[in-house]
Amino acid sequence: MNMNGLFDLSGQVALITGATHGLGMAMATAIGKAGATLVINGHTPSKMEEALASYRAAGLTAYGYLFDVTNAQHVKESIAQIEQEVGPINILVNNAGIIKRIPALEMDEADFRQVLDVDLTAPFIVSKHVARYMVERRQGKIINICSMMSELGRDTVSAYAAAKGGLKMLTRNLATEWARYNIQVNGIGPGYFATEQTAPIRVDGHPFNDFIVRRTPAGRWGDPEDLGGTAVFLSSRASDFINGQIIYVDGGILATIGKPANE
Ligand code: GCO
Ligand code: CA
Repeated sequence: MNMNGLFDLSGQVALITGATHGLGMAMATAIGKAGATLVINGHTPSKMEEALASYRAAGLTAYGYLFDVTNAQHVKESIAQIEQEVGPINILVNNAGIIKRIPALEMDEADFRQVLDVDLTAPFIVSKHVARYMVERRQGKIINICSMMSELGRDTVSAYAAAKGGLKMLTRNLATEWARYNIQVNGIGPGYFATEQTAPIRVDGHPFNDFIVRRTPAGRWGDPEDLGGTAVFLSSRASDFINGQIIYVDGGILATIGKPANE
């Protein structure tokens, strides 16, 4: 697939946070297959080793950097190191995230703050430190991984929804501030995907599993590979005049109110 190089990422360096597993890994793989050199961020050494082995087994060029995305000093140093050791970062995917499923009445503020820290403040920190370099070069792609919860509420995920709703607006705001430097900041909003993160609510016979399948016009959970095309598109020059958009890859969830239980 070349299309005159419109989607070609050869020679580009892409940093993907939280890409040792799950959706981050699927998006990084697609970006790598489009030609980019991958810089994988994670925080668990053993997981990183496994992930790098599997990226390399897939024929991709991948480097691993362990750092805590919520720690500004650590982020700043790691970005400087990546720029020096791997090369100029052209693409940043803010994917690292956590969720806590606790009813709001029972959630204490420390849990709430931790989710905001990882899912909202960290994308700000990492974007800011990467963008400093992108601004100088007048080129960059930043992709924030949003959620259905950027638009919709659901029992037990108040902190996650607050953070992901905030991430949508952070995307629009950074797009506003940085478009003048030829940096495109956009978002991807995955629907319900079959990953480790959703494993507890995806078990067969769990009412949530049936609910999601019924609630999704496409009639299934997303496969992490379903995100690849959008990740490559927003990383490539095919999207050079797209600023501050969230593309929902959700099998139609946000398009519909759903249908009665007996239909
Ligand atoms: C949940 C899910 C969601 C998804 C996803 C939806 O508990 O409702 O885990 O939060 O992971 O973010 O887009
Ligand atoms: Ca994680």
